[in-house]
Amino acid sequence: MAFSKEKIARKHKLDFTEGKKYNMVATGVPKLDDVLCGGLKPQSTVLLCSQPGVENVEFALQTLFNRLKAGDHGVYLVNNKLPNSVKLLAEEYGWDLGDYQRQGTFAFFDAYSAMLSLKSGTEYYSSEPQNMQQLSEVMPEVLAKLENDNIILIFDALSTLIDSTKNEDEVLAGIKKFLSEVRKYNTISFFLFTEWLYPKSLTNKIKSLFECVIEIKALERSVILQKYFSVVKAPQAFERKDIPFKIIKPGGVRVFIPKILVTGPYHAGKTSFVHSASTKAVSVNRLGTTVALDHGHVEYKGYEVDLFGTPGQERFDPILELLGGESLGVVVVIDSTMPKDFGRAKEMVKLSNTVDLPVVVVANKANMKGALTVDAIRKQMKLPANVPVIPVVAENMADVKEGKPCQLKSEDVQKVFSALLEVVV
Ligand SMILES: Nc1nc2c(ncn2[C@@H]2O[C@H](COP(=O)(O)OP(=O)(O)O)[C@@H](O)[C@H]2O)c(=O)[nH]1
Ligand SMILES: [Mg+2]
Repeated sequence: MAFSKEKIARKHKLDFTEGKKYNMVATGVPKLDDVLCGGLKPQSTVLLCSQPGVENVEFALQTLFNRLKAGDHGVYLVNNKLPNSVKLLAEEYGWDLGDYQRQGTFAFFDAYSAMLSLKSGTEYYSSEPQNMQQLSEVMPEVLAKLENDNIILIFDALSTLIDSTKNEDEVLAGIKKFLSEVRKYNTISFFLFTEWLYPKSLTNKIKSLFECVIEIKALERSVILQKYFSVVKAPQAFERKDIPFKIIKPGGVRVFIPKILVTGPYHAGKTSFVHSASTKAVSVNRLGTTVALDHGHVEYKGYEVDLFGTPGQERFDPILELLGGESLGVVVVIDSTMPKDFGRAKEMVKLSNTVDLPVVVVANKANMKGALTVDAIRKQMKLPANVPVIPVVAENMADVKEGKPCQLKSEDVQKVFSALLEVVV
């Protein structure tokens, strides 16, 4: 989304030409490349730092697979399970590493078998996997064979290495040496790091060794409610923001927006919008057929969004606040031909207690006789310039039936999503 980048750049006074200057390497993880001004800097080192119980390997695997697809090379060092279990995990996400292994552009580095005194089944392995000095000597031989403009190196896991060594200084010196050696080979290194109960001073020292630090966290009460990732350090200009995500199989990392409220006056087209936008949607009919609570799940360009519709009739106003709770953004659907209902639309946003949330206005029925233009709607509703108003029309007028939700034009619905994701994430 080029438009999005420019907007973020203006907002944060970032220089997005930096991306071109450094020839950034795109990770393909949704939104991550945007906040990083295009991607990772060549030859940089990345610490994927996660809170216990929150996954980090998928971020590295997804990048690895995307880079292999783009012609880069890769090596995956693993010290806490057999390489084959990593391969099977990747397969569950739809990332088949086998072809790249056969082509010789990807290899596993087994730093596990030796710890169990087993013979390694892979070509590359270490006899002393806890010894970073030794790894720093062996790994360059692998990288030399894989020689490429970009090699993605995954070190899984730094936490295991720390846990199996007694001396902190030795660990730090070891990481430093390893990074300086592998840097000579056009590598982008990902170190997976789960922040177990290490002394804060150690964690900070580790973070200082890496040019880029991505934190992966969860918001939890008694159960994990929402996970976030954020770049907290990078060599280039970057945007510091929490990006909600979830991990799905197959697919991998997806930006996940658990609740968008869809509200608006009765008969404006809310149900039509939720159903037209969603890959999966249900309408729960209550009290006969007059009221429907619409629920839809949307998959859009690496994003996953759950939509919750409200009824429009005034008799349901008392529950609007309840329905609006925990929303991250609002879609207000209005009927462009019904300016008398615009006030009602604004009232519903107020009643659902979502006034301060990012909002997009869907100007439905935009091609019908008497429909107001976007500018007229903006003026009548007194909407600030930063609130997007997107005209939307029915896909096929012949299918529009009174009292029945209809299919909306998919290009229009996609425009709504682009605008929504701009303002919400
Ligand atoms: N002509 C036209 N009719 C529409 C459009 N969107 C919705 N409708 C019709 O408007 C009526 C109300 O739509 P619905 O989605 O049920 O509205 P809700 O009450 O807000 O959920 C239905 O008869 C739809 O077929 C549109 O873009 N054009
Ligand atoms: Mg409805």
